[in-house]
Parts: sequence; C-alpha cells; structure tokens
Amino acid sequence: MMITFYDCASAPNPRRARIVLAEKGVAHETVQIDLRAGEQLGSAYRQINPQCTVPAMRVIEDDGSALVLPDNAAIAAYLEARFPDPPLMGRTPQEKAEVASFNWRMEFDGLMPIAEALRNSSPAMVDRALPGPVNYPQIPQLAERGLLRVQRFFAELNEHLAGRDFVAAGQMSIADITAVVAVDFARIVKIKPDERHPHLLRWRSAMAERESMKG
Ligand SMILES: N[C@@H](CCC(=O)N[C@@H](CS)C(=O)NCC(=O)O)C(=O)O
Repeated sequence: MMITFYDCASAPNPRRARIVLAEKGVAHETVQIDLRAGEQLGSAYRQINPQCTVPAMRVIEDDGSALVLPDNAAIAAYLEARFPDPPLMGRTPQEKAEVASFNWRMEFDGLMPIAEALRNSSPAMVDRALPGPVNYPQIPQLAERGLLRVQRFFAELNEHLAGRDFVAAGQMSIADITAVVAVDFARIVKIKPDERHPHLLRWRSAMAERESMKG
C-alpha cells in the first residue's frame, strides 16, 4: 500500500491528520500544498481534491485500487479501520460515541470560531471567508462573535479537563488531537491559555510529551 498525504505545514487542519498518522506510525509520503500561493485552488490539486482543502490523502491499495480521502473525517475513519492499534476513536460502542461527540465539539466550538475570527477579518482573506472552491465575502461581525466563542471554548475546555487527563472516554483520542490543534491555533487570533486555565495548561503540557505533537 502507498499513502500520499497532502499537507500544509502551517495550517491547523492538516496538523490533525499528521498527528493521527504519527500516533499510529503509518508510513507515508508528504506533498506540501502552498495555501498562501493559492495552490489548493489550482487545477492540479483540484483534480486530487475537488473540495480544494487540506488535508487530503491518496491511498493505493496492494491490489492496485486507488482511493482519495478528502478531509479529516475520512482520513481518521480510514486510518482507524486500517490501523486499529492504537485506537484513537474509542474501543467500545460507548467510548466511540463519546469520542465522536467531543471531537465534533472541539471542531465546532474550537476550530470553527478561530477560523471565523481570522477569516472574517484578515486583509489576506478578503472574499476567502470560507475555505473551498467558492469565494464568500467577509462578515466582520462574525469575526467579533468568533473571538467571544474562542474565549468561551477555553473556559469550557478548562472546566471539562478538571480531574481528567483526556478530553473523552478516559483515553487518548482524536478529540484530544482536535483540541490541541485548536488551542494552539488560537494564537493566530491572539488568544492563549493563561492562569485562568490551569487544567487546560496541565493537559496541554502532558500532550506536549507525545512525539506526535512535536510537528
Ligand atoms: N473539514 C475539513 C476542513 C479543512 C480546511 O478547512 N482546511 C483549510 C486549512 S486549515 C484549507 O484547506 N484552507 C484552504 C483555503 O483557505 O482556501 C477537514 O477537516 O478536513
């Protein structure tokens, strides 16, 4: 089998898939897509991923069949099924449900408001308020709301992590990965955890010990 991973070293969403690959120790080749230069919208990449986003992954199976995974959800589901050890999406039905729920919350309450705050205010992203093949104008009020939601996300995550080592199901999972990526990416809108978030800071330091988190 051969895996080609379409990455952008500076972007948050590909980092999530990069960490999953590292946690599972999956061999792959990496191709960097230059988002600043708009390579994701060019015809070459569009043919690989019509959604014009990273991450994406191309898999050539041993029988020669090929498959393109166009987003984090597909990549995580595929890697978990193909390389079950270590599990990152829970083991039992209950754990799987809890991980899926928290992963979505980390995405919706964490990554999304950061993206809203950044993409609706940055002069470099005029008309690129959403990723993907269609241009959308910025809505400045969404940037303001995004900042409020990021603050709330930090406070809620901190409370949730009191007495817990992991975000969901008492084990390392994609919910921790999405949460780490969101917390780190919040720097781009000048929000960082501080003394108001002791539980979050403890969890983040423990996560920093993992080899997968270093990239
Ligand atoms: N839901 C997608 C979102 C991917 C996404 O938004 N990626 C951003 C980079 S972090 C992107 O490709 N942006 C391209 C653009 O801004 O044009 C996933 O998780 O894979």
